[in-house]
Amino acid sequence: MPRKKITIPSKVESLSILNEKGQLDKTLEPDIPEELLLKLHRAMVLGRRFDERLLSLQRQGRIGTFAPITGQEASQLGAVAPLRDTDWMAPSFREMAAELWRGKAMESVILAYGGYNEGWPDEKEHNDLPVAIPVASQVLHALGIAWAMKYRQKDDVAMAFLGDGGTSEGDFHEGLNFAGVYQAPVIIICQNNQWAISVPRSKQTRSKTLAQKALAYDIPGIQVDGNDILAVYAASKEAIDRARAGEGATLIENVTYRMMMHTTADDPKRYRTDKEVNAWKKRDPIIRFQKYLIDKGILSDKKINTLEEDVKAEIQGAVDNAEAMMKKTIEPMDMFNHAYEELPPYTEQQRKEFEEELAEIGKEGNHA
Ligand SMILES: Cc1ncc(C[n+]2csc(CCOP(=O)(O)OP(=O)(O)O)c2C)c(N)n1
Ligand SMILES: [Mg+2]
Repeated sequence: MPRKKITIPSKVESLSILNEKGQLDKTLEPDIPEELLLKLHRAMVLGRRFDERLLSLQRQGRIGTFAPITGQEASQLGAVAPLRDTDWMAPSFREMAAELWRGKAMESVILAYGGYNEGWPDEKEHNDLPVAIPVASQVLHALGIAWAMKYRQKDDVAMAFLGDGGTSEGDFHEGLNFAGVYQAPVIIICQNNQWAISVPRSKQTRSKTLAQKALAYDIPGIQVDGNDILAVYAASKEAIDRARAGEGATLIENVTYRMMMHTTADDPKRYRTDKEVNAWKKRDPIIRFQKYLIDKGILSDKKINTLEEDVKAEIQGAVDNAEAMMKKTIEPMDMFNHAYEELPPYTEQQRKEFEEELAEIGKEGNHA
C-alpha cells in the first residue's frame, strides 16, 4: 500500500484592516455607513467608561465580583454589530459591551453584579441568553439554538462567545464537531485575550492559532486582529452572511488583550509584567478607531469631549436608577421563578417550605 499525503482543502487566514497606528488598508475597508461607525464608537467609549465605573463601585462594596472588559471593546462590538435583532447571542461573563449593544440596560448589569435576580435579561425582550459562567458552555447553547433555527427553516443565526482558555474544553470541540456535521448557522467568537486567569496563551495549546482548531471539523476558521473593529466587523459579517445563507458555522479568533484583572477577585501583577501590559496599551482599540474616524473627517477631539460628557451622565443616571431599585423590597420567592417552566417535585417542595418559613417570619414581625 502506498504512503501518500492527504490534501486538506482548508486554510487559516488572518485579517487586519487598521494597523496599530489606526492607518487604513483601503483595499479591505468594509462598507459601514457613517451612522453605524459613530454608533460603534459611542458604544466602545460607553463600554470602557462603564467598566471603569463598575470597578469603582465594586471597590466601594456597592456591587460584587465581575469580569472587566477593558481592551476587548472592538472584539465584542465588531462581532455583534452585524447581527439582526432576531438573531441570538450566547455570552460568557466578559461581554458586557456586546450585551449593552444588544439591548441590555446598564441598570440590569449593575443589578446582576450586585446579586439581584432582577438584573438578568427578560428573554421576551430580546433573543439573548443570560451570562453563562461555565467555560465554553456557550458554544453548546448557541449551537442548540442554531440547529433549532435550521430545523424550523428560519434564517436567524446564533453567536457564541468564549475565551482562549475555553478552546481546551471538551464542550468547544463537541460543539464544533456537531456544528460541522449539521452545518448549523452558528458563529463562534473566541476572544483570545492572551490569558485564562493566570494561564498564558503559550501554555494553553501548542497550536499556532486558535482559529486552526476549526479545520479538524471542516469549518472555516479565521484569525482576526481583535483590537481592530473594522476587521472584526468584516470577518463577523462574512460569517453571519454565510450562516444565514445555509453555509454553516465559522470559528473566529479575535486576538486581543485583557487589560485588567481576570475578575475583581484577581491580582494579575502576581503573574504578568507591566511591560507586557504597556505593549498592549499601544494597541488600544478605541484610540485606533478614533484615529480612523478623525482621518475620515467624521470625528474630532471636540466631538470626543462632548461624547465623554454625555456617556458620563448616562452612566451616572443608570447607577442612580439601579441603586434606587436595590433599595426597594426584593421578592425572595422570585428565585423559584426563573429556572423552570414547571418546577420539579423536589424544588416545588422547597418552594412550599420556604413560603411557609417566610410566613412564619412575617407573623413574628421579624421580616429581615
Ligand atoms: C467549566 C469551568 N471550569 C472552570 C471555570 C473557572 N474559570 C472561570 S473563568 C476561567 C478562565 C477562562 O479563560 P478564558 O476562556 O481565556 O476566558 P477569559 O476569562 O480570558 O475571558 C476559569 C478556569 C469555569 N467557570 N467553568
Ligand atoms: Mg482568555
